[in-house]
Amino acid sequence: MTPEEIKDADFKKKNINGKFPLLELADGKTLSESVAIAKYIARVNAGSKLLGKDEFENAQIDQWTDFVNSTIIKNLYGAVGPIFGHPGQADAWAEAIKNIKDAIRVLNNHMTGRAFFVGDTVTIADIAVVTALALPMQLILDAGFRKGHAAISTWWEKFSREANVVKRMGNVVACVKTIKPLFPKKDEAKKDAPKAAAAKPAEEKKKEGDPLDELAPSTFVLNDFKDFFLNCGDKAGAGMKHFFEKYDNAGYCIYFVHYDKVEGEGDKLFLMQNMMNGFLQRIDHFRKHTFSMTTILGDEPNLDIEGVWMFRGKGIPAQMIEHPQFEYYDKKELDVSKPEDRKLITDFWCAKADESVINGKKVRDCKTHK
Ligand SMILES: N[C@@H](CCC(=O)N[C@@H](CS)C(=O)NCC(=O)O)C(=O)O
Repeated sequence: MTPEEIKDADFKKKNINGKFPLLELADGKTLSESVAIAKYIARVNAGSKLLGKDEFENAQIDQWTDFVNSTIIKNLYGAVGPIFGHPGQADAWAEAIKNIKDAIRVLNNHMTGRAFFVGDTVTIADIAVVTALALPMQLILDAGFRKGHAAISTWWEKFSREANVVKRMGNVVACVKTIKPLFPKKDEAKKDAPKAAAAKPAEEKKKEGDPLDELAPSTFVLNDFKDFFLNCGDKAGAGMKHFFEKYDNAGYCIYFVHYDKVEGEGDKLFLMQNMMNGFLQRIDHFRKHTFSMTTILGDEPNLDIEGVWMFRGKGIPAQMIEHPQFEYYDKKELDVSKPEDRKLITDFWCAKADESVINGKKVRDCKTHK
């Protein structure tokens, strides 16, 4: 329908909740609510098995359509809206995603050892679930999550490929990684709502600064180290010696990170370079309290992204936690008192593309974040 037709007064009278789908019969009667429409169509089609083989199966279908509506569909807008650029808040988005994932755990438990949601053939329950999961599968439920929820994921992959489903829903491809929305930074949000910001007490405003700026001074001055190290001709020798002598373990921390790739990733160097560069670009604003070397290692088709990051303070800072891709990295805190960790830090920070070998893997590309 066109926007004009939707606004038409006669149509508005028929469309009691103003939403779609709306079924209009030949005699002019109308019906809204997708599940009610689906059931009606099944009921008037003699011999349809879509409503189950008895009253109990029919009630089980209701159980699943109600469940999906009150969990997944209820949270769908909150979960996918911000991905499409609709206004939203990070906390509310995370809550919507959590609610959807909680519901999927229930579906997964139910589908373990089953081919259909109810009984031994396709019913409206399967149709309701496959369509409810179309957007979450494309945008949210990444390969890692699906791997951990194999029963529902396998069922969805198979059923969504059925010719009759593809005919109506299209060829829906599940995502490899969750598409994360970009929420405005606190400062930008303030710009958009100057009155609200002005009303905040001064003390609260102060809290919004970077807590790393407020830390007790350290004997290890990051900028001095960067100046010395980056200009040092003998990084692995004099450069690292200087670092280990000056490093202040109480004021900083160091992590080894390894990108947890999924099937199909790591096969082409240029794709891994795009991924590494994209990852670093998104943290470009955060240099003041960090230093790192990120590398691409190994051989096609089994390349890896690994690196060693140093941060001011103890623990991974909020700036990294908020990075939309950082959760896909395994992290291990390094201890400069251990020779093997000192070697790892040295290997990464002194890495040279097409020259260095780290843990038996050749370094193909590397980028310093300084
Ligand atoms: N519970 C209803 C939900 C209907 C609904 O929210 N439809 C959306 C499209 S998926 C709509 O028409 N939105 C337009 C609007 O709200 O103006 C159903 O299952 O049919």
